[in-house]
Amino acid sequence: MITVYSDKHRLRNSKTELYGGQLVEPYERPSRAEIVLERVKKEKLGEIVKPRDFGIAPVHALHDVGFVEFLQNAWEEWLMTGYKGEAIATCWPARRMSNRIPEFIEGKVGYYSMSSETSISKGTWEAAYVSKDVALTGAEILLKKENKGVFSLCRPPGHHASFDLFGGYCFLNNAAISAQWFIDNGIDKVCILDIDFHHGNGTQDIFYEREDVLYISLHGHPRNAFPHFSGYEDETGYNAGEGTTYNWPMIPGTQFGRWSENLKESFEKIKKFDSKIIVVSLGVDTFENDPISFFKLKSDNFISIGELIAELEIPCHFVMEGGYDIDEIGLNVVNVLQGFEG
Ligand code: OKP
Ligand code: ZN
Repeated sequence: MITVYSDKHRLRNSKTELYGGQLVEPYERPSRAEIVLERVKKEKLGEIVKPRDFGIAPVHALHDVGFVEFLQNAWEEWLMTGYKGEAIATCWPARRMSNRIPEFIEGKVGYYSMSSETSISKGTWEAAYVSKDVALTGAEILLKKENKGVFSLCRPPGHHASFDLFGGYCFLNNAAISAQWFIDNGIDKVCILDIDFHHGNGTQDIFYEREDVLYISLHGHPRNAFPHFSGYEDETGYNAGEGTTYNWPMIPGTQFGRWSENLKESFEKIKKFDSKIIVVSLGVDTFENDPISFFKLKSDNFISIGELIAELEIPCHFVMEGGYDIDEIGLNVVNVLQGFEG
């Protein structure tokens, strides 16, 4: 399987994450991608190719122009305030407040974010820009070379990023951007299968009213898990998109038995939808040792996940999302891909 990778992901190297009331070293750190790449090489998964620049149009296809401009300029504007730390949101347009866009950067950071753990730092925009090119290059390879699977080693991840929101370590929604690219290049329907531990609120939101994109997610129940306000079972789509969103929230301690039952149930929806391509939002934070999640999947289970997805016999674009147990992230990710390849 071809892997798309760029070392420009290292430009996303924030020093601070607000976690449990402390500023800690971010869980979403450069070594994550390095270790996955090492494993891809060690296991000889296949060729490693660099992304090409697809420009800004595929971003504007799904994200708000003002939001994109904000991401581009946020770090410079934050520096100009004289603040000493990284840009962290502290105030939001909450219930019954005004939705006007503020001028001051501190207000804009709140306006354009869904959560405050994700600091904006120098190089964040540049890394997010290349991450979407990694996803788009992977999409292009899958379509043009008629491969059965391609792996886009995206970093930073994307599935929490919405039309005009960043947060949850995400800035641009790589999986969503690649799904839209497939549609703009002759694939009439696309399914996004999100197996990251966290609900992909951004992906769900972007396609919530669309009938051409099926969004399926298995994740920690929002009663207990980030992003806390999205991912309930009764979120099923709206208007034309009614019935093209399916959520399987699961309780703390969930093991592979229950998880895989739900995966197989989701396959019924995927088969019925009958799309020619699946975009897999591939997070391995469902792993038992993940430091910020609460499922109990074991490393071998990730091989089974790949094998099960392969049974669908639909070409898959694997897009890297989360996974924070640095020691085993390479093993777990490559297990899925090798399981898929058989
Ligand atoms: C990004 B991705 C846990 C706090 C969680 C944010 C997690 C973002 C996950 N107590 N904070 O979906 O892997
Ligand atoms: Zn996650």
